[in-house]
Amino acid sequence: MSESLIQWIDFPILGDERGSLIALEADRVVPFPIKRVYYIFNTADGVSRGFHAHRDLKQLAVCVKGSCTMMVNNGYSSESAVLDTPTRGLLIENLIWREMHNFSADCVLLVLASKPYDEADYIRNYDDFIEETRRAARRS
Ligand code: T46
Repeated sequence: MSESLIQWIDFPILGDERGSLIALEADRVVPFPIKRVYYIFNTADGVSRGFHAHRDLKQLAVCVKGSCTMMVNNGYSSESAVLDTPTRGLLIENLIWREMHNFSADCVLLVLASKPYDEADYIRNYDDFIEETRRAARRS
């Protein structure tokens, strides 16, 4: 479990004298087929979000404006990363508990997901999450 939990993907910047452009293509820059896109914005002051894990979902989170902090936890350790640039994304794999904190007022957090929305895929209870990580470790 020594690998970093923070997995950044740096995006190629297609820029010219007019400014910058980033293209996020499935299976190229984004390492999964994109089935859903959502974004979080207008987050009220002091609000934190997340507090869950997914059983079978890969996501790439990109702060296209402003900033926020993402805490990721694999059931054994946790790490935090500040998302504050549209030029790279944080890859979040299966069975990772995530919490989002410190949203700036102007934060727009774009998330690309590998599957359609499915509430049954969420683990919203932390003890259940820990139990599922231990079960997964026994299987592997
Ligand atoms: C995640 C973090 C980074 C939908 O109906 N469709 C959707 O695609 C999503 C993402 C949410 N919803 C509904 C479910 C809830 O009634 O929107 C409401 C808010 O969702 P939630 O409380 O899960 O939002 P966050 O910010 O805590 O978590 C979200 C994603 O749900 C989650 O997958 O990894 O952002």
